[in-house]
Amino acid sequence: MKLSVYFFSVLASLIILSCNPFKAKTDLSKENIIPKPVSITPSGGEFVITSKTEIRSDTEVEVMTIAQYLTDQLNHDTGFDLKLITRHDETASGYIVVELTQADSQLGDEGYELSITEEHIKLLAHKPAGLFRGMQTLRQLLPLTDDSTTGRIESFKIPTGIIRDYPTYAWRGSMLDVARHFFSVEDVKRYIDLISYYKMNVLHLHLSDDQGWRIEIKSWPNLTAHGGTTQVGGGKGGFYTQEQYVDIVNYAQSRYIMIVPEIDLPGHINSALASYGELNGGTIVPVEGRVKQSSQPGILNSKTQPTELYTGIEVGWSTLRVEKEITFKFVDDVLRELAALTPGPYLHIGGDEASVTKKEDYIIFINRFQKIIHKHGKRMVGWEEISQGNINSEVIVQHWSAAKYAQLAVEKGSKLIMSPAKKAYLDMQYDSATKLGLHWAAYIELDSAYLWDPAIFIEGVSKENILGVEAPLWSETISTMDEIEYLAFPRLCGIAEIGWSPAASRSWDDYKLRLAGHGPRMKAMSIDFYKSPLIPWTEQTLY
Ligand code: TNX
Repeated sequence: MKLSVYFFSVLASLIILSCNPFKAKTDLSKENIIPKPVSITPSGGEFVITSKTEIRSDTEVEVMTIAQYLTDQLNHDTGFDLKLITRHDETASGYIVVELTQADSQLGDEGYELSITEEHIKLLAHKPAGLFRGMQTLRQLLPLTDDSTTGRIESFKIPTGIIRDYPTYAWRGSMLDVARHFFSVEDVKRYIDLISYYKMNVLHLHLSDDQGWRIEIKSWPNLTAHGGTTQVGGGKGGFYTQEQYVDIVNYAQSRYIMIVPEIDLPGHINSALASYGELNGGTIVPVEGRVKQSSQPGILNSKTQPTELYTGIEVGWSTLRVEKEITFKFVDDVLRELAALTPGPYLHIGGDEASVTKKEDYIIFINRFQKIIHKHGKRMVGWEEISQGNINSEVIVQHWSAAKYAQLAVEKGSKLIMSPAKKAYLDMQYDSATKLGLHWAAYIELDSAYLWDPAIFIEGVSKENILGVEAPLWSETISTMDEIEYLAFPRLCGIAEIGWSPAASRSWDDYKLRLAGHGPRMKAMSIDFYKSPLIPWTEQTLY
């Protein structure tokens, strides 16, 4: 063969290999898994999923439920009609087995091992949550093409090897503000599905704010009957009945996600003051326009009339009154009902931006909230300002802005959730051209959202002081699921990786390529994500 022909044919085959979506995938370590697993040991072969592949699990209900979810997802993604079986047919050509193992306690509560050979895939974990997390990895290994769901593709190849994986932080969450704009049960469920795909395990729901009260409280029915009837911009608002709320909690549980409910106290409380005049006393009327931490106190209204419902986006102008004993009856009733609906150990009391609450009153509030929550058998979580109270080491403090409050919390023995607004706030705009969102903390492009390490973010705060990370999505400027997705994705994927993957193994250069490779998957899931110019998206993703 002439040298030039030889070069041409090598070049041609390289081009074909790199363009062909059906190329043999034989290196497990090259897969675009988000968050990046702790360890991947490739072995160079392929496991082939066909319409004959069996999915096996033992008969334990929780394991079967996860295996069934995997089966449903694979069927959706391949167009096959794979079956879950609990009786093992040794003649099957290939199988996927989902199993708990007693032997490997190193995997902890959420770790898993995925071992892929040419004959089978074994998903093992010590706890069901670990199986669920590992199942998400397996879903991400399934090659997707534009027609993969049609059932016309006969086989899907998965590279062989072993993945051993477990999380760095115990708390990996997102917050959804359903108060500024109300989101339906269906929207919340989709959000749960999406965050669980990236192995998050907490959904914090911001259930009340000046603009709306979103959770039915049977002992104070006007909170929702009146306080839930509007939202930012004056729409009709809405609320969850207790039944609907329990439905969300159960749905989250089926995705191994804990719901952490927040009632924002003692500020951000106008929707309650508008519903019950007896709670009101000296509320500050908001000034028009957005002034963060309102510098103008406005007009003092000392009458005990209900306030007007509020549909603007000013913050820090409303407060409960410490002098009114009814205030604490109200708080006790609300937290008692909420505790009864909450299987998880935490209740979030907000505590942020209480700019018109006197400092000495604020501290009295936090101390009393702590006692009330303890009485109802829960642990208190609050935004960073609560570290000014006499909080005990059981209390969890959520950092969002001021290093000094995080440091104070650590001095008091509390653990931190890291949600620095400059990095983790999903409502911040990507850049000055972004139409949705705000930018008071920063513009946050994907690199900025990814390039930080919670364990070295604040002086004097180290990994042992940190329970985990959470990406809040405030909803002043968004009111639809598409808008949620546009601000959350793909920044949320990066925050999920910060929470899950070891800091030493993370790199932006590697992440941006994995994210590019992951793009078609987000597209296939109909996620309306931001196509950042920093990511080398493929044509398949863009068009
Ligand atoms: C600050 S951060 C708030 C929220 C706003 C958000 C908008 C925090 C604890 N409070 O009330 O919605 O900024 O970005």
